[in-house]
Amino acid sequence: MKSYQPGDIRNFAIVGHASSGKTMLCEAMLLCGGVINRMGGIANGSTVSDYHVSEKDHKISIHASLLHTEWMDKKFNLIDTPGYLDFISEGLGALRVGDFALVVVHAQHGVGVGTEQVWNYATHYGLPKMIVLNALDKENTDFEAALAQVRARFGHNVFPMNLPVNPGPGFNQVLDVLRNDVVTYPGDTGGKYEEAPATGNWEEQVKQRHKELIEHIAESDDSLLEKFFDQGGLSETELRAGIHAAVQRQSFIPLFCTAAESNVGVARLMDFIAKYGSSPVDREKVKAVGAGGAEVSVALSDPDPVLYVFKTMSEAQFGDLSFFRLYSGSVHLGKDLYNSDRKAMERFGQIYLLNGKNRTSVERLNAGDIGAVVKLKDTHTGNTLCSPKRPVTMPKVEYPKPNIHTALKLRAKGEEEKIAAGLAALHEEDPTFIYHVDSELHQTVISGQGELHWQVVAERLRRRYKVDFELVEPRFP
Ligand SMILES: Nc1nc2c(ncn2[C@@H]2O[C@H](COP(=O)(O)OP(=O)(O)OP(=O)(O)O)[C@@H](O)[C@H]2O)c(=O)[nH]1
Ligand SMILES: [Mg+2]
Repeated sequence: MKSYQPGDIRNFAIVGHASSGKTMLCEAMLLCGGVINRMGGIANGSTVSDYHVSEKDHKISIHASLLHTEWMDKKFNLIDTPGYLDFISEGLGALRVGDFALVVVHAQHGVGVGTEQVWNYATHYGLPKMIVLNALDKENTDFEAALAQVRARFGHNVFPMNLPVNPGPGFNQVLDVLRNDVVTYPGDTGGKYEEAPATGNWEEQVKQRHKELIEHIAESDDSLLEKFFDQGGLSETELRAGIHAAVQRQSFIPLFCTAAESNVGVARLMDFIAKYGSSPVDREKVKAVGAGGAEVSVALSDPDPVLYVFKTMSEAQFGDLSFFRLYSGSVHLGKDLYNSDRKAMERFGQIYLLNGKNRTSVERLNAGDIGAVVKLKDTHTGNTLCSPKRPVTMPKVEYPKPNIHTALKLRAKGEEEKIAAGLAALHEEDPTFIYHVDSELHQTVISGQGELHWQVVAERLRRRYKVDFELVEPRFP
């Protein structure tokens, strides 16, 4: 893969309520980009993103996955996140390093608690948002009702960039509001599409929506509004130039209709992201804390490297992986960096671009990019690595407090130490659960985000550390 400049990178977190189709949307994007040549599925556990045993077993996402593809000469770094709130920390880490949030809403189920949560977190991080209304191939989907609900929750600046022509089973056509035409996907999951001018009733509808789009974009900027009134409208060039800025300001939140599983609507969504989506350049400077505790800013163009580790994970096949986003400078093999949280030096070994478990080794990464590095000695989720000449610390993610408890009951004596070591290692990867050993009552209590969360922690503990135990109600003194 060629080396990309910050303006040509699109880092985004794919977030949303559980089972809205985020992982399938990623799969469709990877297919469009030519990373895979056949779409995997959730039922048979064959997607690129949900590759962990626990994800295949539960048929849900549990870990954030790093994926990438090229599209229209841009590099897309996608972070697929779990929708279950038990695993919210994964989404938080992804939003922390993304340049925008792609919020997926299931057309039949509408906005859920999980959608609202990730929306609020994205707002907290100041991220622009785009919405995907997915699964429009489901029976009895009502586009207008779904749009009305999304607008009621997230505001009237949500604007549909396309409209479903034939929602329900067999859905494969959308009306493209930007181009005034009908886009037809052949329905073979290949993702390619054909365009034809809208005719009849559809022509009227699309023209009306295109007019509204122009008004919407004009209203988002005073100089555009002036032009709008002077000229009685905006030219196509003015309209297109205004879209990017309006998305950044969030005065305009584009919504796209898709059926991820049949790869309908995805290619045009990718076109939009490539042309108008946020890039690292849109957040040219970010805040950090300098050596003396003073606030400093880290700029994309600073020569000294600064990177934030948003996730660490131990993978059987290649050891400890640290996922990071580079905010300035570049990193290359053999580079020595300073971990300002642990106050220790680290040497960069192999650097990888990931597509789930598939990795490609690269020699260097430039500012704005996202990648993973293996086998750092003492680097954990939330740490900043930087030049020892200019130590800075980036703001960390604040995770929700774990407040649901369970106790471990060992089936055999003498495994306490193995369990403690395992829990310590898993906690480093997932700071949203904690544990403590209660020596008085001879029990180890795990506190997490919910039942599914402990279950997954327990499964990983059993699998990785070969220990045998059951989860029971904790006893209280
Ligand atoms: N009919 C239909 N089914 C879909 C579509 N997208 C996803 N699905 C199905 O919906 C279920 C959930 O899809 P996922 O892609 O796992 O959803 P998710 O949002 O990643 O789920 P979590 O990560 O677990 O929150 C799976 O059974 C998919 O096959 C779609 O566009 N149409
Ligand atoms: Mg998923």
